Amino acid sequence: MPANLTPEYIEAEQKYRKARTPEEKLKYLKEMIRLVPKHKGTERLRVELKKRLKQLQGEAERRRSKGGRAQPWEHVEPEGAGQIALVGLANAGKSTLLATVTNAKPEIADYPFSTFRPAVGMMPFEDIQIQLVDLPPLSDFTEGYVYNIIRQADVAALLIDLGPDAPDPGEALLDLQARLEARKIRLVREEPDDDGLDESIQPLKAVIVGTKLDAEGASGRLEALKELVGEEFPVVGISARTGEGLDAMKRLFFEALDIVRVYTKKPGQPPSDEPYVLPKGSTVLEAAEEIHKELAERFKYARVWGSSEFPGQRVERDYLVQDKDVLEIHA
Ligand SMILES: Nc1nc2c(ncn2[C@@H]2O[C@H](COP(=O)(O)OP(=O)(O)OP(=O)(O)O)[C@@H](O)[C@H]2O)c(=O)[nH]1
Ligand SMILES: [Mg+2]
Repeated sequence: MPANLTPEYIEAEQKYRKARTPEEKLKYLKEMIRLVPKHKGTERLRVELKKRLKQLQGEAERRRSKGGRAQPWEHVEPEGAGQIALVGLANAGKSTLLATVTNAKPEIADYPFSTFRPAVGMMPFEDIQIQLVDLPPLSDFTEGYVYNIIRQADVAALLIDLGPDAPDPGEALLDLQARLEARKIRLVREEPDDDGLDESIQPLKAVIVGTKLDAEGASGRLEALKELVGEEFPVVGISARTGEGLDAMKRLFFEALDIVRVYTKKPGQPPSDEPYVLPKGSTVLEAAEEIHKELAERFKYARVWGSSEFPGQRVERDYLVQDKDVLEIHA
C-alpha cells in the first residue's frame, strides 16, 4: 500500500470494504477516488481504483437495464494486456479491421448495420496480446449495452471512414462524440487526474483511426481530419485492404493503454520471453507482487536492466519500472 494515504481516505476504504449494496460500494469508491492523494506514489493505486469504478458502473448499468438478467454478449470479459473498443458509425470498417489484425471472423458487408453483436479478437503486438472489441455501429438504434461495453473498455478507437461515399470525417467525429456524451461518456486524450469528481460523466481515453486509406481521395481527407483534430486526439490512417498504417495503429493502441512490460531474470541467466504487463507508474515492488505475492513480501531489492542509469543497477522497492525493463528480484 502506498505511503501518505490520509486518514480520510483510509476511512472511505474501510466503508467501501464493509459496504453491502452495490450502490454503497459505488459511493465509497468514488469517495476514495476523490480523496486519494495525487502524486507519483499513488499512480498505480489510482489506475486500479478507476478500473474498479468502471467495473462497478458497468455492473450497475447492467442491473438497471435488464433487472439483473443481462444477455451474455452484453459484457466482454477483459483478456490480454488491455481492451480496446472499436467505435464508429455504420460501415466505417470496424469488422474488417478486427478480421485483419486478429483471428476473429466477424460478419463484413458492403451495406451498413451488418454487425448486430459484439465480436472479440486478440491482436498481437510485439510480445503481448491486445483485446479488440468490434461493436454494432453508433446510431439512433444502438442498444444501451453497446455504450456499456464502450464505458468499460480501457481505450476507445474511433473509426472514421475516409472513403468517398462516407459522411464528412469531421462531422462523423462530432456525431460520435455527441452520441457518447449523451450516454455520459467523454472522450479524452489523457485521463485527468481528478476524474471521478464529476459523478455524472466518465472520461474515456480515445484515439482516432481513419479507415480505407486506399480509397480515392482518402489521404486528403485524412490530412483535413488531422488538421481539424489538432492536439485533441492522436490520429492514424489505415487501410485494412493494403495494410498501410496498421503497424503505426498497433503502436498507438499500445501506447494509449498506458502499460509497461517487464521481464524477469535469475542471476546469471537470460531474461524470460514472456513479459508481465503492469500499469504505467508501477513500482518494482508492485512488479514483484504481480509475479508472486510472496516474492513481494520477502522483497529485499532488485537489479534493473533497461531504464536504470547503468545495467544491473540495484534499486529499492519504490523504483518506477519502464517498458521493457528486465528485473532481477532479490528476496
Ligand atoms: N477500400 C476499402 N474498403 C474497406 C476497408 N475496410 C473496410 N472496407 C469496406 O467497407 C465496408 C464496411 O466494412 P465493415 O467492416 O463491415 O464495416 P463496419 O464498420 O463493421 O460496419 P457495421 O457493422 O455495419 O457498422 C465493406 O464493404 C468493406 O469491404 C479498407 O481498408 N479499404
Ligand atoms: Mg461491423
